Amino acid sequence: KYRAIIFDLDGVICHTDKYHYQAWKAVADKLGIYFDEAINNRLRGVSRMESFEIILERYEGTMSEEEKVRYAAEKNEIYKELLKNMTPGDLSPEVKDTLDALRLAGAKLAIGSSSKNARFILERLGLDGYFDAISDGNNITNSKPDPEVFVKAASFVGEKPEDCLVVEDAKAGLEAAIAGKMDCAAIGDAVKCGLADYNLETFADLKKVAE
Ligand code: B16
Ligand code: MG
Repeated sequence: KYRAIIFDLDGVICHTDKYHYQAWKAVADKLGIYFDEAINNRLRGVSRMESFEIILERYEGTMSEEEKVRYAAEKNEIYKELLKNMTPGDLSPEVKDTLDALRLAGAKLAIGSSSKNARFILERLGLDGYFDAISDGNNITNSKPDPEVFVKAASFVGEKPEDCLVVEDAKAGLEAAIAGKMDCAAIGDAVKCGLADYNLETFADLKKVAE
C-alpha cells in the first residue's frame, strides 16, 4: 500500500530519552535550573537548540546566544559519551523483525529524524547501511513540525509524499507528516494527541497497516 515508510528514530526505532535526559540534567544542574522527566518529555522530536530554549524557560539569569551554543555543545558531548553504551542488543527483535517484514513486502525504508546523531545511533544499533535513505538534523534548516525532514526523506528514496507513511512518537512529528501531505502512524505518547491516521499499540502493528 505504501511505497516507502519513513521512521522517526528516537522513540520509534530506539529509546534514547534516558540519555538525552541525563545529559540535559547535567547541564541544567550546572546552571541551577530545575529539570525533570516531564520537561524532558517536551523535548521529544524538538531540535537541540529548541530543546535548550525550553529548558531555559526556568532559568533566572540571561544568556547570550554564544553561551547557549556552548552549553548545547556540552550537552551533546555528554550525550554522545552515553550513546556509546548502546549496542545492537538495544535494538528490539520486534523492531528488527517488523522492519525486515516490511522490506520483504516491497516497501522502501527511510529515517526521518531531527537528530544530528542519527547515523551514529544507527551504527551503535548495528543498523548502518540498513535503511534506503537517512534524512536527519544535518540536512534540514527547519525542524519538526516543519515537514522538511520527511519531504527530504521521500525525495531521497524517490517517492511522492502521498505514497509514504511516517511513523512518529511525537506530536510535532505527526504535524510535520500532515504538513508534508503524508499519512502517519503514531506510537507511544503521540497516540494521545489523536492526529494520526493509525494508532499503533506495538511496533509490530505496522505490518497490518502497511500491507
Ligand atoms: P540531537 P527524533 C530528536 O530525534 C529527539 O527526539 C529530540 O529529543 C532531540 O532533541 C533531537 O532529536 C535532536 O537531537 O541533539 O542528537 O541533534 O525523535 O527526531 O529522531
Ligand atoms: Mg521521536
